[in-house]
This record gives sequence, C-alpha cells and structure tokens, in this order.
Amino acid sequence: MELQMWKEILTPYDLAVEELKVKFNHIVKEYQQMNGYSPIEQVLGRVKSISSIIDKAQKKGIDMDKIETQLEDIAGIRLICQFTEDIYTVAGLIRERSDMQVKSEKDYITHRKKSGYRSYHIIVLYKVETIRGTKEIPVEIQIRTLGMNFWAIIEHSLQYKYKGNIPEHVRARLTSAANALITLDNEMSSIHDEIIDAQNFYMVKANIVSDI
Ligand code: 0O2
Repeated sequence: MELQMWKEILTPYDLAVEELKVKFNHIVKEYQQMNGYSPIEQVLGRVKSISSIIDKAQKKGIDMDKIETQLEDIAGIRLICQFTEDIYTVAGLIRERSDMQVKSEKDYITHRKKSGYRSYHIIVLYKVETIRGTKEIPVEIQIRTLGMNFWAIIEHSLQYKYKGNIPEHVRARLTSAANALITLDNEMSSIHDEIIDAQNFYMVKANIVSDI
C-alpha cells in the first residue's frame, strides 16, 4: 500500500485519538475543579505505526483490506490511574457516555495474562466527522495503574529487545516484579482515603486547583 493511501486510512484514527485525549483531559479538569482528586492521573494516546499495523495483521493472519474492521487497536487511548479501584470508576464513566459505544471489555486485572500483564481494556466505537463524512472508529482504551503501566512499558521494551523471546531468567524476574506490583497496588489501595486527603490538602495549599 502506498504511503498516501496509509495517510488517508489513518487520518480519521488520528482525529479520534486527538478528540478523545481532549475529552478525557477535560474529565480530569472537571474532577480537579470539583474536589481536587481525579480518578484519571494521566491521559495518553497514539495511532499505531504503519509498521506495527502490518506486523500485527501478519501475526494474526488478517488481510490488508480487512485491517480496518478486524484490527481494533489502531487508535489507542491509555488512561493511567493512581489506584486499582479508580480503574473501575473510569470504566463506569466510559459506559455512561453517549459519545462512545462500548463494544467489548477485557479485565486483565482480575484475570491477568500469562505474561503477568495487567490492565483493563475497553473497545469503544467513536464517531468522527471528516471531509468524506462520518466515520465510526474502534478505539482501544487501556486503563491501568501507574504500577501496571510501569511493568507493561518495561516488558514491552524487553519483548522488542528479545524479538518476542524473553529468556527464562528475565521472565522469572518480570513475574516476580509483577507480583511485587500487585502487592504495591493493594497496599496503596488500603490507604486510599489517607492519600486522597493528603493530595487534596496539598492541591488546595499549593493553589494547584484554579478557579477557571
Ligand atoms: P502495542 O505496541 O502496545 O500497540 P494480542 O495483541 O494478540 O495479544 P488483542 O486481541 O489484539 O491480542 O488484544 P489484547 O491482548 O486485549 O491487547 C493488545 C494490547 O494490549 C497490546 O497491543 C499491548 O498494548 C497490550 N498488551 C497485551 N498483552 C500484553 C503483554 O503481555 N505485555 C505488554 N507489555 N502489553 C500487552 P500490541 O499491538 O501488542 O502492542
């Protein structure tokens, strides 16, 4: 496929990611104005690179003319939370919205992957308006704690380094790090209220919450 064709295919995905970043950042702002604490700590977004799309389509045996209907993570949003319970609050917020329709959900927190990966995935269908008309885009929203994100980023780069075959001794370390992060997330949850009080106090004192 020519580069120009790829650009035309990916433009609406780019629009979907940009619009959703604005919308989720606005949720953060609304929470901060209301009580200083937001269940979303950070909003990230990306459109999958052309080479990653081709690799994934080949790996999954998807024909190039079917990628738009069968690859659901070309547009991706990542929402980082402080606490595990925030993840479920955020999933609830997404289900309630009228501008995106939930297509499917995967709870890799309750059922973590064999690799040790934990995260909550929601595929939503989101409509964008382009010069060619309205287009419905599938968007994969990954919701994770800071700890889950830390682990996933490290594991992802090791997958890249070892071309998908991480040596057994490194795998064992990753599993033990994943277990340590579960303990950390649980410990943080057990002092959830204390931490939120402290953060609200800090934000008011430092005047971080603006009046706008
Ligand atoms: P990238 O570069 O992050 O976009 P599959 O990809 O075949 O496992 P599927 O059905 O596409 O399965 O979706 P799944 O497993 O629900 O979610 C895929 C995405 O979740 C991956 O996208 C990763 O971002 C993340 N993910 C899933 N499993 C793991 C894992 O074991 N380790 C890490 N670090 N991330 C994981 P991509 O396309 O693989 O990568």
